[in-house]
Amino acid sequence: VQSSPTPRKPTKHRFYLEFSQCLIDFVVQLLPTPEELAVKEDVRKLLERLIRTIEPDSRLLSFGSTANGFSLRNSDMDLCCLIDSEERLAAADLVTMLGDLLERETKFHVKPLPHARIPIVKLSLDPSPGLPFGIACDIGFENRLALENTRLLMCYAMIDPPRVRTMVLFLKVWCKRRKINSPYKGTLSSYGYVLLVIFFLVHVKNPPVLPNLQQMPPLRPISQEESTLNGHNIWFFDDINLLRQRWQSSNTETVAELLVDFFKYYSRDFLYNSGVASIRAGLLKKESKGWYSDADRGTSRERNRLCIEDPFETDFNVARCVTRDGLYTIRGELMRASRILAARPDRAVVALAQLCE
Ligand code: 3AT
Ligand code: MG
Repeated sequence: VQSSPTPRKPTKHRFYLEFSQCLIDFVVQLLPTPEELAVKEDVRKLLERLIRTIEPDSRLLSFGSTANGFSLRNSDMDLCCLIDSEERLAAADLVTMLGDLLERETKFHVKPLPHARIPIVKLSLDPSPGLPFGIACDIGFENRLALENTRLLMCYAMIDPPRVRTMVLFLKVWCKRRKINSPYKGTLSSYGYVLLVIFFLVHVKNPPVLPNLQQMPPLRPISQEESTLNGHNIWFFDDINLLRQRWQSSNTETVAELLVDFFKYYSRDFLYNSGVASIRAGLLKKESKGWYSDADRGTSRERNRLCIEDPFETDFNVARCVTRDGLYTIRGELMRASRILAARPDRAVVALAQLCE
């Protein structure tokens, strides 16, 4: 009797090469089309024109994924309105007035939230033939720190796009498909996942894949005034062309190897109970920030199950929405992904499909 050959596990090397190519092919087809980007830019301009009828000295700028190189097809649009005059309306009043105006003048569904912690206007557009998924957009006001953290992430993306962008985009798809990307339901925002990837590439990988842009020596003396925004130090090395000439990572791992290690690190090694992931300063201790999660610390404990320091607003835990159950689910998913990849199925596409099931 002839037994059928059992499929052999591919060698690590072959698996990583194939899986890297699969990852790259997979994310490329999920990038926004030029048409989608053009429509979004038109929408931004239209909204800016309308806002200027209320605040003539205002500008409407993109931040978040539309502006940092990590956007996928149908990502939402994050817009920030900056007003360049001394006398301006209060954000809540602006939100109400803009809400009324957009309701009158456009086809958007409009939801003004003037009394939210950060007042915003939420807009959406129904799907149409040119825009099969419609548009979702939030307009906030004077959120200059968000513009800066967008620029920081964009710089990190530009240092090594084949590895950094592929990894981040894949993880964004993965966390959406696995339903662990809802801060409102106790899991983590996209922004939080992107920070976890950068932290991993700067501080966990040895040799590092990325330099620490916030700790590099500046090219010229920087005054305190230049580097401070709302009391936060927002300086980072942003001359990426120069950096590319002067800094070269000696880490040669493929994107597949990095991803496998990412899942391994966050499912097994990251110190969830005591650690804070800080891309500015490396792994910190919760105690050193006063971010306790012990049962006896009262109300703050649900906020600090998972701790990710914002790169500029360093007293702010980006993962404060993650609940105990949310973290349990996230860690379960990281372990699942790690298991799938450790099994190295014969065909890399199978692994990828399984991961994002
Ligand atoms: P999507 O493509 O929309 O999924 P994104 O990169 O646009 O991902 P988010 O929509 O989560 O990311 O966030 C957009 C920006 O809003 C990123 C950051 O500038 C700001 N932001 C989001 N969440 C937080 C947070 N928890 N703390 C501080 N800033 C945040
Ligand atoms: Mg967004």
